[in-house]
Amino acid sequence: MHQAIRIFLLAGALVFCGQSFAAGTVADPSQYLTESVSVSGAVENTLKLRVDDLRKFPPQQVGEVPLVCQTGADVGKLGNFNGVRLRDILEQAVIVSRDHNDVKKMVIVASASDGYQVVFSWSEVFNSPVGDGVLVFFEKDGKPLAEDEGRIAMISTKDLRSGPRHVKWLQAIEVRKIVE
Ligand SMILES: Nc1nc2c(c(=O)[nH]1)N[C@H]1C(S)=C(S)[C@@H](COP(=O)(O)O)O[C@H]1N2
Ligand SMILES: [Mo]
Repeated sequence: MHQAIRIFLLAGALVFCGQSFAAGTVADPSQYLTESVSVSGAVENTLKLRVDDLRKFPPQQVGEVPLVCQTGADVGKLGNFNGVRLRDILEQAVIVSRDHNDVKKMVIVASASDGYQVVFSWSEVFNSPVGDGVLVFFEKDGKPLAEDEGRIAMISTKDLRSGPRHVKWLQAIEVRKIVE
């Protein structure tokens, strides 16, 4: 093959890959769909919540959240969705706390079906204004979440850069005490 053509094709492939990375595009997102989220770890009641179970918590409606990547890049927005507070879910699960100071050593790990994971601290969720905006959501424009993030997802609406803790395809919530 002519050297110039080879370089041209290589450059094209690199641009294509770069774009799919930047946009976080997944070839077949349907493989990641989640129909329920488990709540486990340091809790008295292990839960497995489907969308119908999530609807039983106090509803939180959100108009619009700009999505900003960790890099600062604008990655769109999340609009007109319904969810429930992570705090309300954890109150039903009841965090195991033997000592008055146990909860302050705990984190909540949120995991998605593609292996993506983020953490929250107990203090953030239960004792800061950020916690008011940490939502597990399941409905957008009155419809179930589409394959690109559904059927259950999560977002911390008050984060400065909201992309990282917009967890698509949420599968598990685990409470862990990380220091003794
Ligand atoms: N499950 C899952 N959720 C995720 C990610 C991921 O890789 N997997 N990437 C996060 C990051 S860093 C950003 S900026 C946004 C990107 O959203 P987009 O794929 O819609 O562009 O999703 C977030 N949620
Ligand atoms: Mo990101």
